Amino acid sequence: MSLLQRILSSLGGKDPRKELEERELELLEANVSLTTIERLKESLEKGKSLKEALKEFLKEGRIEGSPVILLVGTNGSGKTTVLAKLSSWFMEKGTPVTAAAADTFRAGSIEQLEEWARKVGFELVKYHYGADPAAVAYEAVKRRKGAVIIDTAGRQETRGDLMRELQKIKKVVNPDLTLMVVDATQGVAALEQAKRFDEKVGVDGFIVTKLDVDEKGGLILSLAVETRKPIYFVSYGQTLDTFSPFSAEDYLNNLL
Ligand SMILES: Nc1nc2c(ncn2[C@@H]2O[C@H](COP(=O)(O)OP(=O)(O)O)[C@@H](O)[C@H]2O)c(=O)[nH]1
Ligand SMILES: [Mg+2]
Repeated sequence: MSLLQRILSSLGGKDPRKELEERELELLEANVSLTTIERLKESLEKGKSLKEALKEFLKEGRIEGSPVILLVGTNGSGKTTVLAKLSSWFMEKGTPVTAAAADTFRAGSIEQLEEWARKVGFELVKYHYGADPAAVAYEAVKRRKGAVIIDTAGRQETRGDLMRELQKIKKVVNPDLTLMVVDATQGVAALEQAKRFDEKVGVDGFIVTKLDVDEKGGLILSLAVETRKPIYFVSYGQTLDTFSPFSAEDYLNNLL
């Protein structure tokens, strides 16, 4: 049970607005940001139930057809693992996937994708370490047979040069979707990172990972409220099957 679940399940329900206010510190601890708490209180003031108030913020991102998807995010957030899981998801629906090993920076990243490509069966376009990531991504789009998923090196949102590199990839391949992979255990730091990535590169939505090891539970809600962007998928483990399209209903049923 996450901290947020514990807090919400112990609310008496008589005056939820007041209760939220009284338990603000605990909510912050559960990765529910201050802005998020304020917005929830406003909704409750308008007479909405807590479930309705939560639900109006949670948007489900849905993928149609065979898009070109650019995965971005900080180091270790789970981008490469998500690429494998998302490929498997597409392929189960009969859509072939061409992946681009555009993380040409981190040692071992290309081998990690080669291993996933063998397991999952997607086509992998790779160059060599130090190659221009935009060139790898471009090649994958050129050779595509279905969907394209582009892995990128992790980067801090404060590194201007690395953010410009993402802008370049985006300009060269013009992806249908830029999805940021966010580690739920990073808490409020992830929220700030998400805002910066969106400002600098433009993000269409999120894939939230490591929910299996997240003890707090509130990051999805805070991301949804503060960015107003949809959550596309959730990841909750290291195997291919621990990955699903985000369901607001499931998230809420789990919480309340
Ligand atoms: N527990 C857990 N671990 C994950 C999840 N997603 C990724 N990981 C692990 O997090 C680490 C970093 O993942 P990776 O995909 O290499 O991150 P990247 O640097 O963003 O490409 C690896 O050890 C993954 O197995 C998840 O949903 N749950
Ligand atoms: Mg990676």
